Parts: sequence; structure tokens; C-alpha cells
Amino acid sequence: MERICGWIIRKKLVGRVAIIEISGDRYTKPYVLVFKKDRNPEEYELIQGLSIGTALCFEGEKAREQKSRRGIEYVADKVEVYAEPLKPLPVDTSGKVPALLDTRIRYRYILLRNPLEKAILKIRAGILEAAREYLRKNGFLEIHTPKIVAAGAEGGATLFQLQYFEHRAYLSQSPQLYKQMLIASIPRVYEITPYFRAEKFNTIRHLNESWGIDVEQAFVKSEEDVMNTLEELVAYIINYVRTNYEEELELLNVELKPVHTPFKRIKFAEAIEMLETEGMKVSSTEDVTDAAEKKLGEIMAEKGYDLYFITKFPWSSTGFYYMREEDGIYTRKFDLDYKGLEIASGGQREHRYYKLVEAIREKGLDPRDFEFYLEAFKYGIPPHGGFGLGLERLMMKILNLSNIREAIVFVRDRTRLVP
Ligand code: AMO
Repeated sequence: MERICGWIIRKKLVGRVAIIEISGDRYTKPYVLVFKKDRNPEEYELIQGLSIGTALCFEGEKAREQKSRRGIEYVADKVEVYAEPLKPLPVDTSGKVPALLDTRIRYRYILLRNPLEKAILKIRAGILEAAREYLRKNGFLEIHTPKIVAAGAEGGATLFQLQYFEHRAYLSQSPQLYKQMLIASIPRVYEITPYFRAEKFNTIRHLNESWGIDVEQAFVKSEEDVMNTLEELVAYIINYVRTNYEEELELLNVELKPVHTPFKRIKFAEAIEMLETEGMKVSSTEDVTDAAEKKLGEIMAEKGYDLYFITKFPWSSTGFYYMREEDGIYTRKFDLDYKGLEIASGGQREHRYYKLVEAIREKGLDPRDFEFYLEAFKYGIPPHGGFGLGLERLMMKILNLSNIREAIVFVRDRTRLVP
């Protein structure tokens, strides 16, 4: 006998048999319970009267034919009811009637009873499981950095401001400054962290609170060492999901191909040329636009590449902390794109104190605002680099989600502050 708990997502009465589906803990697919009137008339009566959404536990035995197409089958007795809904559910948790994205976001916390929604959430956890496993095996230490900060690293326009007692403070856009400071003592660090960004636009690829896998490593020879870590990590994650989340991928109708390293590398200047050859107007000094990124994805797909690096971004398009090449025009910053979407950025950093101060000034910022960060560079910070890998963006591409909002349960965007 097993005790299983969950919520009714479907109920069917066939002759003297009641079949109910329970969304529970262990599996993504539901438990399919069969109650026979002849076996237990009283329980049968109780079951008959229960509505969709009821929270209950039952005792039962796995049916001989354990796995039906819908889920794991049990012959059940002894039901304990714990909570009944006060009114009919606003969404169909069985998945028969699909809901619009807006409704899905509003009621995601109950829709997660639906195997498809649950599969997305499970794969999200699986990606983090894989990332932690890979990084731990490769000597990276998990860290936590403050989310209430005095200065941002990614530009003032996207900072959320808040009052911190008598000081002005911000929500952290990225752990950039702090992960670099920790390089003063720990050669390999990573953080799984929210990014808060006050981007005002509403797109299918931006959130105002998103999550990233943020890595920093010391003693690098160039950004190549960092790109190696990133490509190995991404390949590990995708291959891990492929082998450990087969059932969820099948539910979501996703066919995931195995990924091999190394990934293709193209220089920023080459990418611009490729886009111009295709008749696209692009700037050679600014970051690639969303449209150009998408177009490049099509060009690269034709050449057989889903995952590719764009390297050597121009200094005019980057943050102050990236290392500049000797020519002063280009930097050691790269992006990793997956099927036409930027999923990560990173690069080698400027670790030389005086050059860093100069870079801050050149970007029109005040070195005094970064004193706490700059100080770390006085005590022996070796050449280092790292990256930020966007969790929801990665999920979008692994699962073919058409909107980033499908990848996170509680959405923070331009119009959503609840639930
Ligand atoms: P960047 O600003 O490119 O780099 O962010 C890193 C990655 O995070 C994801 N991302 C977002 N995802 C959804 N919505 C957003 N608003 C959003 N903003 C960022 C993207 C992006 O590639 N400090 C550097 C990283 C580094 O150099 O280590 C940084 O934050 O997938």
C-alpha cells in the first residue's frame, strides 16, 4: 500500500467505476486512480461527490498494468479529503482546454497541476541541477552576493532605485562587481541569481526580474578560457536535460538533439559583414539589435549552427569592465547565441587598476561611485573573466517557448507586479 497525495485534475464515472486523475508529487504525469463501487461502496460515494481541484490523499496499490498513456495507474481505497475548492477553478488543470498566456500567468500556481506546465518547471529545476553539478565538478564555489547595492554595473538606465535608510540604493542588475571582487580570494566562483532590470519595453525576450547562472574564473589567458567553460556548461546542461527529463520533453513535444563542443565562433565584425551581405542595415559600433540577432540566427542555422559565439565586441558597445584589445576599438567581450537569441554574455575583464579607473571615466562614470570595487584591484587581482547565462532565455530555446514569460512562474514585467 502506498499513500499518495495531490489534487484532482480530472474525474470520470464509467458504470460502477470512478476514475480520477491526481496531480501529485513524484511524477510529472498524474496518478490515475480507479475506484470500484463493488470493492468499497462508501469511498465510491465520497469520490463521486468531489469536485475538480480537491486536495486529498489516498491509499492504493499500483495496478498490474502500471502505466497508462495518461499516467501511473492505481487501484485505490481509503480517501482522506484535506481541502475542497470554494468555487470552480478559473482554468482547466487537466490541459484539455488551453488557456491564453495572460490567464496562464495569472493562475500559473494552480495550472502547475497540469502535466505540461509542471514539465516546464521541472526542466527549469533540472537545468539548475545540471549547472550546479557541472560547476561543482569543475572546482567552482557557489556564492551569494548582495541584491541591494549602491552602484550598478550594467548602466544607469535600467536600475531600480530604492531608499535604503538615509542612502539611495538599487536592486542588483547583476553580480558583476561582487563576483569580480571575490576573485581576490577564490579563483572560481558562481552564483545562481536574480537580475533586476528596469527595462521599460515589453518584448517576448525580456523580464524585469530574470535569473542567471553567473560565473567568474581567474588565471585566464584570454576570453577563450571563459568561452570554454561556458560552452562545456551549456552542452552539459542540454545533454543532461536530454537524458534525465525524457518524459517531460516528450510531454512538451520537444526533440532535443545532443550538443557537441566546441561551438562555432565568429567575430563581431564578421557578423556585421554577414548581415550587410544579406541586405541588413546594422551599426558597427553598437550592440546587435534584436532583429539583427534573429537574422544572424537564420544565417547560422543555414550553415548548420544552433549555438555560436559572437566575439570581440567593440568597446563602444560594452560595459566598462571588459578588457580592451591593444587597438582600443575592440574588446574581449563575447555573446553566446542560441537559435537567434542571445543567451549569455561574458568576456575577459580589465584587472589592471589604473586601466580600470580610466575605463570607468571613459564611460562617463565617476570612479568615486565604484571605490569599494576598485579597492579590491589594489590587492592582487589576477587576469580573470566570466559570464552571465540567462536561465529563462536558455529555457526558451531548449523548449521552443515562444515567450520568455512561459519560463518563469511569477512574472515581473512592465505590467505585472502581482501575483
Ligand atoms: P548581460 O547584461 O548580457 O551581461 O546579461 C547576461 C544574460 O542575462 C540574460 N538577461 C535577461 N534575460 C531576460 N530578461 C532580461 N531583462 C535580461 N537581461 C539579461 C541574457 C543575457 O545574455 N555582467 C554581464 C555578464 C558577464 O559579463 O559576466 C551581464 O549581466 O541571457
